[in-house]
Amino acid sequence: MRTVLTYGTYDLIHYGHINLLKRAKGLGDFLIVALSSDEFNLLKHKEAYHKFEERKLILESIRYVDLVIPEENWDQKIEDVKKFKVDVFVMGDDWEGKFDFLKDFCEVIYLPRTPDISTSKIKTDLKK
Ligand code: C2G
Repeated sequence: MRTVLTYGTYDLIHYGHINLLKRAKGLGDFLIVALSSDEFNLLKHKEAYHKFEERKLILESIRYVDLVIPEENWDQKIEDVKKFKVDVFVMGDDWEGKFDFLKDFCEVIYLPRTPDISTSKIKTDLKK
């Protein structure tokens, strides 16, 4: 079984997120999403509209997602890769190169972001 792992806030889920999750699942058999906690979002200078439990409920309902775990800090990735015997670590290419240290433990793949959509764009557009 090939296990895939990815991280994110996944607030106000949109088709860019779904495209990422769909492609990530296509790289293996079991997709784990490490979902940023509300506290970690503060460290990322992000304020999610939905709280962690709500974002987790939504993610768990997506057919491509097999397990949701909490992301609580920047430093848990190696431990997560080992703990869940991850074969492939995947992120959108806005993170290109940032997690190459994981190449010692698993495959690292950066997938092209979906253009013209983001949670912040949604928030901005709704204010118009
Ligand atoms: N994404 C994408 N296309 C978009 C928007 C997002 O492919 N139009 C991808 C991002 O590249 C990321 C995932 O969807 O891989 C989740 O995006 P965010 O929730 O914005 O995640 P982020 O805040 O970048 O968290 O430790 C890593 C961080 O937790 C990543």
